Amino acid sequence: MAQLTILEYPDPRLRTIAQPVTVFDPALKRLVADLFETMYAAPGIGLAASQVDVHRRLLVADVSEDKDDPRVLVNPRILEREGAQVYQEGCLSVPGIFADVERSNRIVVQAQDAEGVPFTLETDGLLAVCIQHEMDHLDGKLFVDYLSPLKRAMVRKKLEKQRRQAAPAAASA
Ligand code: GNR
Ligand code: NI
Repeated sequence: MAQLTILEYPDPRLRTIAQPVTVFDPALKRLVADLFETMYAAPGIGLAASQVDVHRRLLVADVSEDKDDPRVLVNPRILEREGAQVYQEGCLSVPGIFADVERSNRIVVQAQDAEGVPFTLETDGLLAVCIQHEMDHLDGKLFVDYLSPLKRAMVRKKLEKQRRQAAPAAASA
């Protein structure tokens, strides 16, 4: 197992459209294990392969309190959506930034597990938010894209400042 490096906004690689998973081999299982390790270590409630520069359509999530409800969705597709909810979102690729985003309240998702076996998941609340957030990553989309251009400019500025303060030596070298 290994912890993978998470790409950070505005890295252009986060804009890549992920391709379907077609091969369900041991390498895919290893990737799933590494995604979980990276997500739990961060810590986060979800992680899309896109965020670790693997542009394949899979995501992991665990929104449980006790971190004992791991979910893997390969090639996810939303079949139905209903209602709306607003949640204050964050993203491991946009560290330290939080903003309200409106998404569907209840979704029905079709996906495959790590073995390629199809399943359908009906969910709402935080898991529905998380799955929609992760599926956006697979399409090169970030939650800050839903903010106004002014707010997004503020986000970019705040991230630049955070980075300057995190690595002053590197910045002046
Ligand atoms: O850890 C995460 N928390 C979170 C909170 C509210 C809405 C979405 C998320 S997902 C995020 C992890 C992440 O960046 N996944 O792509
Ligand atoms: Ni994210």
